[in-house]
Amino acid sequence: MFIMKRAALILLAVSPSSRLAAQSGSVPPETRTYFIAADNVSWDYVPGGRDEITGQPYADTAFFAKGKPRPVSTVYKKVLYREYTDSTFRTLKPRPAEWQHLGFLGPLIRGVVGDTIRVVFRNNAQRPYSIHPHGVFYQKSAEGVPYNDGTSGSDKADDGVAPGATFTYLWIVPDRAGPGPMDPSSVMWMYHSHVDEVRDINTGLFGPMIITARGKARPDGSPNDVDREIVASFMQVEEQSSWIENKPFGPGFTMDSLGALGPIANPHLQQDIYPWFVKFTINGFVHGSMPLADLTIKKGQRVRWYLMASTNDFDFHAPHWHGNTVVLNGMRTDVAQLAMMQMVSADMIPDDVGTWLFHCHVSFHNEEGMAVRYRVTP
Ligand SMILES: [Cu+2]
Repeated sequence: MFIMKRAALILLAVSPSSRLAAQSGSVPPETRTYFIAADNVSWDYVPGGRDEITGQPYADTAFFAKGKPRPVSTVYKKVLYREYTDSTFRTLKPRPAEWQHLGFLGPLIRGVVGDTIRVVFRNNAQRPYSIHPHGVFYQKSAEGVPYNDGTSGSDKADDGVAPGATFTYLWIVPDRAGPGPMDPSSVMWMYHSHVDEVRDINTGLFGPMIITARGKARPDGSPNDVDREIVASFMQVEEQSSWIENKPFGPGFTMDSLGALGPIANPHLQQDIYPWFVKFTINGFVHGSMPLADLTIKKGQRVRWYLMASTNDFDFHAPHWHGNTVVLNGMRTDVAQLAMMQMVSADMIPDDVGTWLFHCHVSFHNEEGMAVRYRVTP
């Protein structure tokens, strides 16, 4: 007995972090390392080929039904953040089933207040990209943005990582990166490439980071008072602003080709032109194309939804859950509001079993496909 007690004392003496953990009742602070590359990836906005909101084979919007050209493909070339198992960047880290719904978003980065986050970033693409995080603490050497900030030398290496190069970002997670007084036990921040913020994001470099309060985390960093977490990014992806020129209407067709089509009869001109190049997506899915299995939750589960929007003009959204309600900022609702790059958390305890719509309530976003389904099982 004496020996066991002594062993415990020695352990406490040599491990200040575990002593801190014992005092706070939380997991000890740690450095969480992620290996993330910017990869060339072909992304299909309609992977199943079906409009699962109407339950019909996928067809583009009314404009194309009037004898105009139709897209030849729903597959676009993108550059996406993808997670690898180690610094060789040879093996992709499999995405767990509960995170398949992230779609074209980057991998989930987790941290607990008190941690350090270390991201080893490899640029496998054709032009400089970076990782700029929101919320966490970074010095000028790990901000991931080039601008006239009075720095030089090694403080510039993070600004844009050259094709083929690797850079390690170090971010610490102080209290002010964790939940505030009105927040639940965890909050989401976004991260994205910021060499050219608009073009980089429309190219596809955008992802989620979840920070959990100290004392409220499981060893893996997840909040210990929820059963399931879901990230939904409402984005009007402007493919014409991507660094990669896609040709959704076949070779030779560009924005300028629109003029050659002659007058457009529909008075809702914007709505007609938008879907040529702009994708109204949730996590890269349109018209219900996110597999229902990826958004299946159970009645009575404690579900935390993290919502965010993108960077383009008028990237305003109104996510609406059918069938169930949430608590957001301490208030009850079933419609959230997102302005550009806004991030919110909402807690749901589903009580209504069924397959339900989850869509943007900006009406033309909804018409253009900003909708998925989620399922509540008994
Ligand atoms: Cu919207």
